[in-house]
Amino acid sequence: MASVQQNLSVFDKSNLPDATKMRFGIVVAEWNSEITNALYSGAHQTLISCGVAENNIHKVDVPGSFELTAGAKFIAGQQKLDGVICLGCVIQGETRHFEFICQAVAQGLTNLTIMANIPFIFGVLTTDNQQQALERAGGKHGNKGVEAAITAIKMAGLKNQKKSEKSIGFNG
Ligand code: DLZ
Repeated sequence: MASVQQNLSVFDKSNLPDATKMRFGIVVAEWNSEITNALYSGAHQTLISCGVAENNIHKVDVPGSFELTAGAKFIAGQQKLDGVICLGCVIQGETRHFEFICQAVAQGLTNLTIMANIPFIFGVLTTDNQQQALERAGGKHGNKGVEAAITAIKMAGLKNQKKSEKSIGFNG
């Protein structure tokens, strides 16, 4: 059966929460920088086009995807943010590095989201080769940086909306 490929980079701004007062961090891994710079452009342009002010976007670079979690924690500690978008690209090599990095970042960002109570978005490409990564960084499968930015706005909106609702026991 043929698989259905979705390009999720196409979005409808009218369905998004108001982002004009939101503040975001963007953490970018330097490994595979051709790809991660394209992801960053997609994320940054998307935030701006959704009304986020330029001075409410705080970028930090980290050496590799493994460092995304620590970079995200640093920036969240330094700035008052509604969310942090983490962008990286891990390409399968001959060793098991790939598995360790992907697993560590996914788990690290999940833990941060739960602990800090703001969304830390997993904008990390995990591909078999560079071609697959290029196709997802502004190629035929869209730009996953765009999708990460949209996810951040949606999750930040969800958090803000829930602030006004009665808590069932969790604070934040
Ligand atoms: C070491 C390494 C390797 C082999 N591959 C990648 C990769 O494909 N993508 C990426 O973002 N980072 C890679 N790294 C670097 C690690 O993320 C990390 O920076 C180092 O292991 C140092 O902690």
